Amino acid sequence: MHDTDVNPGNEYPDLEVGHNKTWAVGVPAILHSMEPAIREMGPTRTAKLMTAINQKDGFDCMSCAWPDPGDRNILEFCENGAKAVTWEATPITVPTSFWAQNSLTSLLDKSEYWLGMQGRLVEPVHKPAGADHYEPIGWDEAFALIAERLNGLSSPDQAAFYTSGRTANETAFVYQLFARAFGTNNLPDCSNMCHESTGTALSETIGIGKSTIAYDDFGKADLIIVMGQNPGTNHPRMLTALEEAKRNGATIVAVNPLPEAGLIRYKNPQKPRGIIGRGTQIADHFLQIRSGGDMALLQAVSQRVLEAEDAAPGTVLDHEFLAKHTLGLEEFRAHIATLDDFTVLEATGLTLEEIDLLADLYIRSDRVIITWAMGLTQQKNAVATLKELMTLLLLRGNIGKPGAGASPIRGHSNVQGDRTMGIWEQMPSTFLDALQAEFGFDPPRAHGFDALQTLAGLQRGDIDVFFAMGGNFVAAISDTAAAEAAMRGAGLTVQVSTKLNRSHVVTGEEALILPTLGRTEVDLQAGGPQFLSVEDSVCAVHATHGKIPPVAPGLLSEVAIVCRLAQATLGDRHGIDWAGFEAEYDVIRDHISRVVPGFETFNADVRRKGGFVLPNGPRDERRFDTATGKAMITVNELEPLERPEGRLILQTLRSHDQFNTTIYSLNDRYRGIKNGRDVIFVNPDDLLELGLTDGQRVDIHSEWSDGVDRVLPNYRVVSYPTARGCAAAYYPEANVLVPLQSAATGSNTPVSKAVIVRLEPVPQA
Ligand SMILES: Nc1nc2c(c(=O)[nH]1)N[C@H]1C(S)=C(S)[C@@H](COP(=O)(O)OP(=O)(O)OC[C@H]3O[C@@H](n4cnc5c(=O)[nH]c(N)nc54)[C@H](O)[C@@H]3O)O[C@H]1N2
Ligand SMILES: Nc1nc2c(c(=O)[nH]1)N[C@H]1C(S)=C(S)[C@@H](COP(=O)(O)OP(=O)(O)OC[C@H]3O[C@@H](n4cnc5c(=O)[nH]c(N)nc54)[C@H](O)[C@@H]3O)O[C@H]1N2
Ligand SMILES: [Mo]
Repeated sequence: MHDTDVNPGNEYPDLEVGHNKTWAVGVPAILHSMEPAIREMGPTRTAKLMTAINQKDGFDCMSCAWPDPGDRNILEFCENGAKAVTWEATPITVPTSFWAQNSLTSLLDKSEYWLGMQGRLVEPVHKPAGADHYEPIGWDEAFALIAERLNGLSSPDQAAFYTSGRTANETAFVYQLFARAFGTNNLPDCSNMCHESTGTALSETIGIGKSTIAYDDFGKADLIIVMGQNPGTNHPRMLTALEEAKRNGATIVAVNPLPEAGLIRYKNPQKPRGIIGRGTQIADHFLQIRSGGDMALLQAVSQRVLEAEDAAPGTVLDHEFLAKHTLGLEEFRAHIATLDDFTVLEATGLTLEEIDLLADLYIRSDRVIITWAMGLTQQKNAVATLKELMTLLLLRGNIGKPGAGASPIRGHSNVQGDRTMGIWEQMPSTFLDALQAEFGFDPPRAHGFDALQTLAGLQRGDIDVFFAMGGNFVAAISDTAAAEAAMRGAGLTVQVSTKLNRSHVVTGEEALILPTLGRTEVDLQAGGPQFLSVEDSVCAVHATHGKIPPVAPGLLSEVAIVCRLAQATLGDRHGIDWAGFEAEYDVIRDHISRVVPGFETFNADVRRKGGFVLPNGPRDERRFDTATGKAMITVNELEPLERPEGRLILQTLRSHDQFNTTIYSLNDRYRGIKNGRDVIFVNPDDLLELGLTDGQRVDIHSEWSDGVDRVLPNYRVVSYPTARGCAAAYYPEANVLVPLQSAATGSNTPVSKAVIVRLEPVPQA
């Protein structure tokens, strides 16, 4: 890694653009994965870490929420997991002198990449009001300071408690308990920007906002449709499951504006054949859809399913399932009959043959899984799209049977568990009642703020204290300039973090950074070494044990930080035994077992090898806990995304070498990009039409009805085989372009995948 120190949006002097790759993983990947670790940590520490990732007595990889198979390889991790582990387990630490040497003003010019490279945070630091530097502060003093601010608020709702999805179950539980005991439901989390649309759509249609499949179902499916997801980069171990499914005869269809490497061809590094051979062709069919066109595609396929049923009554729909378990079929049938091919072709950019092919495959397959990620959830019509996805599955009873179901693939390794533990601004009354019964206080009942609402609250001056359990809120949320201005209006901002990022530099009047143990590290408390637990994308809960000694003495665990802050803030109020929680996490798990359904014998279950799987109504017994007790087939109005003349639809996505706002390197190997991130991928025919050429520099302007000119200056145009009319640039830099007001209907998730942009050539010097 070289030491380029660049601003987001500025030119990378060494940028190289090559060809995009059509295969993923294989030998280069496994070599790439070991190299940074060995260089930074030495071979012994590396071996200890790499053989503990995702093992039954090891720690859970923090790179994604992909589940672990029952039969694990010795090396059950991927290249990007190795990068995440190395990034956290680096022995490099931020020295005390750093804080005096670097003013906040000077740090504003540093990139995320540079900030992350400074190493692990090892001492609490405080920025007093008016100061331009952080300075070291003692833990007790830090907690007293936050407590005083919190207790001085005129209402608990003037505080917001953000969570990023790496937070483990036990931490999340005590954290939400503290927020609610303090008196607020303001619990925004990264899920609000991620799979919130999934939670909203699935809760309304099937009564649970989670996947309805088990890990083994992949191997039993006839057809797997992968929509709006780039597994080769973001869930690489999923390729192993897809490969196995193919071996068992499954057909795989990828629906994406980009021909992502992992979806095209895959070389499995764990198999000799993968190392020497050409690898497996993963996707049998690739439907290169236009951004935002999925709803039209799903409706069109459902329409064809109903037409096939009309042509051969009794042979296509799963009548028994529909009659017994669903409501709304007739209304849907009437509505979908009006859908016309012209609208569908316009919205999807696909051909009739492609749509018919998918419909035909769907009708001929008895067991169908649809997986999806951000390409579907971060859209204006995301909730409606996902309801249509559920309808398509329901029509042929593809739910609650082997090899079939809905499979949202989560992002952060415990984002799903955090929600299960109560991190949500609108937890249902059943949960709040259970909390009340267990702890004897009356939790607030009014809904709190989600991520975008928190930002609006900051803008209005209604939120004065912003506390973050991990993450990088100002960089992750949309509309960077507006977000940063809003954050500066807070009275106090607190970040519990492992490494430096933009959110430490853009602060409220007064600010604190509280460093914490990472997941790889041994967590020793009064009651002995502690472990934590996480829930993966298929609702399996298992333990995660830190393996290496903490990077520095004096670091507190996240649980300890919450418990000490709670004691400092609440004292004896409500009589909760915070000190007991910190000493022995089993005590926390005992409380969880009485509050959260499915965890009744938590302490025993979590100690079983491989953990346990949470109950799931649709998956286990075709039980749908919706308002009607049935799975809901819904009617959704199609409103295709309009692309004004001369404009492109920009999606903001991840490179191969980043984890969300954390940048591991400036390369994006599969897309042929080296040493830079200031690139915009555009279809060659669009370039021709716009009078632009590959290699040219452009300013990217986003267009929104508020008339604000949001610009990402001086980007290099890369001619790339994306769908016509659709462009792509990297997140988080491109968040500058996403208007704050642009949010998904029903879930309030920022529309990060469809920004209307105009490219203006930069005059040549
Ligand atoms: N290495 C690594 N792993 C990660 C992460 C990471 O940053 N790095 N992040 C984690 C997190 S929090 C998450 S949420 C996941 C994210 O995992 P992904 O959702 O795979 O991440 P993105 O890079 O946002 O990719 C979105 C994909 O959707 C496609 N897409 C965009 N618009 C559309 C559309 O309109 N229709 C369709 N069908 N497709 C579309 C894009 O071309 C791209 O392939 O990964 C998790 N795992
Ligand atoms: N434009 C655009 N915006 C997006 C997206 C997009 O696709 N496009 N994706 C959205 C999605 S899917 C998500 S999930 C969000 C992500 O939003 P966040 O979860 O807020 O962001 P991350 O980059 O994952 O957070 C990284 C920081 O977490 C801290 N950290 C790492 N490990 C630990 C730990 O163990 N404990 C603690 N306390 N801190 C730790 C480090 O300081 C690190 O800098 O961004 C969203 N924003
Ligand atoms: Mo995410």
